[in-house]
Amino acid sequence: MIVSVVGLGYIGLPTAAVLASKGITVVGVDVNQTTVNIINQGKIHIVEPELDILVKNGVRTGHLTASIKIKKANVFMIAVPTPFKENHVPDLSYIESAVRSISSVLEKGNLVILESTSPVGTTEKMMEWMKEERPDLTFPVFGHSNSKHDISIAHCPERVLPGRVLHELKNNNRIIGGVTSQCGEHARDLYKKFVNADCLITDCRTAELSKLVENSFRDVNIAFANELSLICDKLDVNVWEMIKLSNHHPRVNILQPGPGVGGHCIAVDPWFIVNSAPNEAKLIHAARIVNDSKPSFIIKKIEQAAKLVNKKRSETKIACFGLSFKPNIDDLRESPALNIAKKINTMNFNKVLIVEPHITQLPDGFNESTKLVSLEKAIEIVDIVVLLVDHKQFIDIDLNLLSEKQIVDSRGIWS
Ligand code: SAJ
Repeated sequence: MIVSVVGLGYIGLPTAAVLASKGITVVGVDVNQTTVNIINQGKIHIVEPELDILVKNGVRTGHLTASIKIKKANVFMIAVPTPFKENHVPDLSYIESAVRSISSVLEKGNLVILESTSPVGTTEKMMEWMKEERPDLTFPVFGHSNSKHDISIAHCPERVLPGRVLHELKNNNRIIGGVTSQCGEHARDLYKKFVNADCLITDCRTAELSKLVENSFRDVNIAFANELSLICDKLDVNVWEMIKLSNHHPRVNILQPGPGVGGHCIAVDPWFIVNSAPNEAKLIHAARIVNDSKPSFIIKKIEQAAKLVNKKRSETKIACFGLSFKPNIDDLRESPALNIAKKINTMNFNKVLIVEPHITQLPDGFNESTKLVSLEKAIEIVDIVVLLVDHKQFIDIDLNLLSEKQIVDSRGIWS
């Protein structure tokens, strides 16, 4: 059996490597030639614990290869990005282009799986694109379990947490949404080869929505915590202490406030629901707005801290601790910390220093005078410390070293 994984990013590459580790022949396909070259050398282009070893082994044993060209296979797994366009409208162009290119090599008996997080209806849309390209093949009919078809189609949304991807790929329960139940069973046969957990079959629309709902659930809960942080600020209550105490109730489990919600999933997926049911998804929409407003609240706190420093703004030095979207990773995508740091960069401080132990170079968008420095160096010279990410290194700091400084602690690790 040959499995073709289309899109070798944060989900596609680990999935390809895990399949290869089970002795399956995997051809990874990506539009980026550099990515393909790196993988074919047995190396990786993203940071994820233990992935390097798995990819190296897969390439060494010949089970894993990468290519920019789609080749014939038994199974095609699509793991390409689904961002949104202006006005939060989902952008399905990466899926469409992957599907149209797969269509040229499709053969009777093939299984096509969409792993990318997608708005409800995308799996059926994908089938329509394949039908347009391949009128010679037959396709399943949604809701008709016994319809005869040449190609099986399913949506199996990825649900892994960055930083724990390899563990969760193998151990999380999977939702398998077939266009028909036969398609679901066909897809389950594949997942059973590497998943040591339940593979739950449903229809593709339910699978699409369940993935969006999982991330919206988290977004709404984080928004609740973030809203509490605004209320507590107004009422002069320590939000972290209050949440800790409330969580002693046996049925209360409040999440943690922060500088906003980042990453490529939780800040994006709820919009797919809002976009398809705008009048109904009121709470989900409100949560997005609360979470997106949190960076400007932190900026307001920085303005207040700057007023408490006994120097002019043009003489004040400030450090941002952390740029990534969550602790102990290097991923800067949709990071509120990064956006806040860039805003600070325009606030006419004498010097802006960035401490981010997980990167070696600042991303674009900073002034030349803004420097990436060590924790020790920043602590030595700055007047204000803005804690944006709760990296382990920052939790372990000796707080006496910060006693003379103004602190804006957006994660509550020192509060
Ligand atoms: N955050 C808070 N407070 C909290 C928890 C998180 O502010 O109490 C923030 C984080 O700092 C971060 C953001 O939320 O900026 C998202 O982080 P996360 O750890 O909640 O989630 P992701 O984006 O890394 O991964 C999520 C996961 N979804 C759920 O937990 C429901 C993962 O299982 C999904 O596979 C992934 O999205 C995805 O790819 O969709």
